[in-house]
Amino acid sequence: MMLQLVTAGESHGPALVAIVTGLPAGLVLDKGAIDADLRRRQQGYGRSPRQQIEQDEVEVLAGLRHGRTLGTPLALLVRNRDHVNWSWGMSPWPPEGEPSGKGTKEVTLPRPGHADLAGALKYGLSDVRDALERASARHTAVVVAAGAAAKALLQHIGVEVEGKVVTEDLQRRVDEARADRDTVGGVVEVRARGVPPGFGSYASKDDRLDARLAATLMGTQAVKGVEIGEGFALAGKRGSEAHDEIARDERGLYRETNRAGGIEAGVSNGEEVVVRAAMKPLPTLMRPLGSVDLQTGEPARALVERSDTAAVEALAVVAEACVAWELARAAREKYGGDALGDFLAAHRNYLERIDWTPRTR
Ligand code: EPS
Repeated sequence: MMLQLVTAGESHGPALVAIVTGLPAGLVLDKGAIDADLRRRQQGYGRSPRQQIEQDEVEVLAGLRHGRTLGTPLALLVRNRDHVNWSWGMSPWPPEGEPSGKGTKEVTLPRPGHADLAGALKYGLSDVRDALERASARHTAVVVAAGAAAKALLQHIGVEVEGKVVTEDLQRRVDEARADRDTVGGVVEVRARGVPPGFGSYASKDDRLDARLAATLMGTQAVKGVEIGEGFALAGKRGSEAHDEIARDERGLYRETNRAGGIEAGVSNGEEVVVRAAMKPLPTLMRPLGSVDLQTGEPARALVERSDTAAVEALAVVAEACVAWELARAAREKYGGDALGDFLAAHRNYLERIDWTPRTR
């Protein structure tokens, strides 16, 4: 039973939607917990005034009855409150009446670093808005909602996932950048405790847990680098300093160190899973970079729109959701089960066979 996620939605369209398939029947979802993660994603230093307009809240359209999953596709929806200001400009159907509100003028000044130019060329668009709306990081709201469902499943097998910012002095960098009408990026880290050995597989590239974590994080807006464990630093070390020696005590096998970030050969090894993602500075600048007007072909300055100065703290929450999602997916592949109880029984049997209990460092 594969866990799958399909999303849709534009930044200023009516709503974002997610369809989640593959959750077992009988999993209790808590609206309060999902909404709490949605709120965490909206907070953080350096966000734009857009976050005062949005107050994200999940709605469930299918797959849940009285708070329990039915084992059928789960349909989640997060509305864009800002859509009222874009109801003509982002109308899914040909708009009626005179143009009004935002998004009524064609965007022809692509921003370096955003999807604008690549999207316009790829899809043959004259209005760059047709590219930037879906490419927007607004999309991550619904990823966080799906991640919250994944975390609810992982809780049952004792896996806890937590994301945080590791960039030091973020507030000062944001303040300085904002004063200069510029933007900044940063680094986030996600740690997952309690992941048993054996999630993911070396059988094929696509099965590797580290490959999946890298792909999901790299697939998140503005992420330009991912590392697992000591990642890039390992390249400068000798083998004798780079690997995690295997030891045994009365509680079983363990490692003294965790340079591998809990994954060897694409398979979890029972240590904490540690992943980092590097976020580039956001591309919408109040002092715009050079561009070309796609309508006239003349040099011009790129589009200036309301923007965040930084969204690193939001990325920490999104990355947490992405890692939780991939771990839940790996768990579903390993344990199967149509009902939550079947899934949990398979987990218990497996832990008994490998004689493994999680330990905190
Ligand atoms: C984004 C641009 C901004 C951000 C947005 C991502 O949107 P707007 O142009 O409406 O101010 O606020 O992020 C969100 C709306 C969100 O909820 O995270 C972009 O271009 O990626």
